[in-house]
Amino acid sequence: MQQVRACAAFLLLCVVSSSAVSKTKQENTKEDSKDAGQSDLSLATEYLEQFYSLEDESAGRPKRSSDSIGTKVKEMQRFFRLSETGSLDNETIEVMKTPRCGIPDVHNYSPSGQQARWHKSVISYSIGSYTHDLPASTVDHLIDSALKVWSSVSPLSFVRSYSQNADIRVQFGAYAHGDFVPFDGPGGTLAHAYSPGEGIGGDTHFDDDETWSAGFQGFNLYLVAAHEFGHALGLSHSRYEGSLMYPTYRKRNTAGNILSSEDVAKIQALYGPRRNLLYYFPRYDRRSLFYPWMLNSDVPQTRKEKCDPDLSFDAVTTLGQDVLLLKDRYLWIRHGQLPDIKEGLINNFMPRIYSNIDAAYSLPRRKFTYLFKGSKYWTIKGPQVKGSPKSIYNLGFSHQVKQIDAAVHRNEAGNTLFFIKDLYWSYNETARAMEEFYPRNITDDFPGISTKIDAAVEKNGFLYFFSGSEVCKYDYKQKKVTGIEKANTWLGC
Ligand code: TQI
Ligand code: CA
Ligand code: ZN
Repeated sequence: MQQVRACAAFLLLCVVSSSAVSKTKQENTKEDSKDAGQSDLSLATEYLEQFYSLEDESAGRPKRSSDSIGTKVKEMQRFFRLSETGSLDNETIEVMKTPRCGIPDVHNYSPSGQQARWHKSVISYSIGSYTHDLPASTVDHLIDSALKVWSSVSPLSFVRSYSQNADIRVQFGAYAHGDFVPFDGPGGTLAHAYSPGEGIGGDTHFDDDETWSAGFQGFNLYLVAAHEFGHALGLSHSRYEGSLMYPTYRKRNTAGNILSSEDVAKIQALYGPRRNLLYYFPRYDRRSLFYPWMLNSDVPQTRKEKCDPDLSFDAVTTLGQDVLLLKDRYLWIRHGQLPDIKEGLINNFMPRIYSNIDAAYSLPRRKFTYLFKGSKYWTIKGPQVKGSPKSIYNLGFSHQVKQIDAAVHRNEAGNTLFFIKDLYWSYNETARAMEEFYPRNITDDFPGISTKIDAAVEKNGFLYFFSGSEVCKYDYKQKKVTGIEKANTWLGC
């Protein structure tokens, strides 16, 4: 009875961590061999370490004072609405002995790093059984999408496995389904997930007595799975209503971003931000050796040689010390003057963006990069794509403009030039408005520059116009071309 109350009242339902299951057994044997006082203290210490981030002495900190235990005991007593005596009285020990959820009650930002997390970035998952509510391919897709929610904001990636020992084993089951925590029929518990760890750690089970859907009927599998995977990655519940990890189910729009900034901050506190995978990529031709799961993906096995003298670019932009060059589905990043150039598929760095970008520019002060394709543009900060694409007509372009050939931000002047066929427009980034009297003729204002501009970029005070395999270096003040080079020299060729 006590047991049920402890879990149900505060946590809706009990998620048992792998360590909590094995611990109950351990505790019993301890109880038999040692005197009660000693065993209560070690039980309490272990309990507070696990659930209240009581720091472990072994971490080389000053010896823990009885005072800090007292504080943690009080914190725990407050949570369970016991009288806040700060001492290990019978009532408190009773609650501690009650088998319970492996997720800490208060918060998990423990500086001693005792919160469970995966100590690797590639995590395998398997789907061991399905629900009859949805076609198997839909379940596959929803599970994959729910994992992508987390991999798009962290350095984690998820690889489907068909073996028995995947890290995250997804299953549907009803009532007793092979662990110590049976489901409860329709309603009540929807699903549970084990915190990261060996064996059952990470495993995620869905109650097949619920009605699962890909829409608004019953429970949306994508939403519930994304929430559960949060737990399987080590996240606890959130106190913010807008968070995916908030412990109540809300029918919400699943089309866009379902994470709150707090969800993102929490996963990044555990695993760090999404890295620029590029920097970690071996050369593309050896990729399949290192990343065998990429064999089935749509990585082209051959790519135009980067030192091809005919190489041209779709878009080029500088961001800080980096130069980003885009062509078809490829992205190259050159860091400063370093000869080492990183390369990869655009999509590896920028989720949801695949190929044939028309133009790009960056605002160094805000560290934003904008990518244009047709009449849409994306905002990118670091390796993250912000929100959904926006319409270029919001920037003030007339509806005759269907796509942009090139864009360049002029750092000192603070305006951005957009080149479209033989005209160019000037956008004031401070006023966030198109400047008056534009568009103007490119040939009038940029003598010597052809009107077939592929890409434009500003570097060291010069403008560079890419056109086919050639690049014109242009001095804006003198209004003249001061040099011509091959486009591939930008890749160090
Ligand atoms: N299942 C609970 C959940 O995952 C299991 C649980 C209860 C839990 N208390 C916990 C897990 C404390 C970790 C820590 O939250 S549930 C929702 C939501 C459930 C609930 O079946 O109640 C979702 C599963 F958030 F909508 F309420 C998924 Cl999305
Ligand atoms: Ca249920
Ligand atoms: Zn939850």
